[in-house]
Amino acid sequence: MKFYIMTLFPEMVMQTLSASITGRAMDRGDLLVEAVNIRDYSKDKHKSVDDYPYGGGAGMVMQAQPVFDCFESIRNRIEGSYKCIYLTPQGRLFDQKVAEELKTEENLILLCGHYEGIDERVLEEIVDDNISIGDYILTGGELPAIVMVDAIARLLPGVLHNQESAIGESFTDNLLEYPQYSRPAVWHDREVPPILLSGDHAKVDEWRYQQSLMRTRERRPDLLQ
Ligand code: 9D3
Repeated sequence: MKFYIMTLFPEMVMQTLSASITGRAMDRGDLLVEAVNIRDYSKDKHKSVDDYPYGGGAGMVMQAQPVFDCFESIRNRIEGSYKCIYLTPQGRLFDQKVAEELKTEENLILLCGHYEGIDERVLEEIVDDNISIGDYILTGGELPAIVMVDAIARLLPGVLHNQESAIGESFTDNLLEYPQYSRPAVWHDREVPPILLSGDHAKVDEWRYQQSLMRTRERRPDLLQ
């Protein structure tokens, strides 16, 4: 899968994704990410990409022309199929199900807005789906795009190492994870739960499942319906 990120802040996107697991996957070629600067498609001598909103109101609106030309330059380079997604507070909510759905795409073009938004006419021409990452206000679509790439990338073949990918996501679906402990066995007078040191794997599994249930009831009762 290849991600194209249309943005006014390409360095922010590339620098963030170049760290950690996604960065290593990019180095190996298991994850392809290209951030494309919308400003490079401005035809203005001052390289401006925004203007005042028709009808008045606060702030500025990103103009249709640079966004469309940026999209066209990407589309012309794509061989197979693609989906263009606009990151917007007015989108459907991103969750694990949506990540699973999108991991099957050959190419994803993620459009990041800034200012008060983007001229609706170009959105009507190029956008296939609208996505929000949650009901809180950010300053732009870059962090949401990074979140989406990270969540989808770890579902792709080769991105995670076997150990990381095999675990979780089984019958404990829809439960929060149980607490983890490592050495030393006593820290600040706190002991590791003795069952975990017993070597009885059936008992350990049962204890972890009970911890997951308790934790979910306490912190995320909505997950239990
Ligand atoms: C006039 C009202 N606006 C500011 C309070 C609307 C507005 C415009 C642009 C609000 C946020 C943004 C920038 N946010 C995104 O582009 C965005 C976003 C988000 O803010 N929260 C969750 N998901 C997303 S996806 C894109």
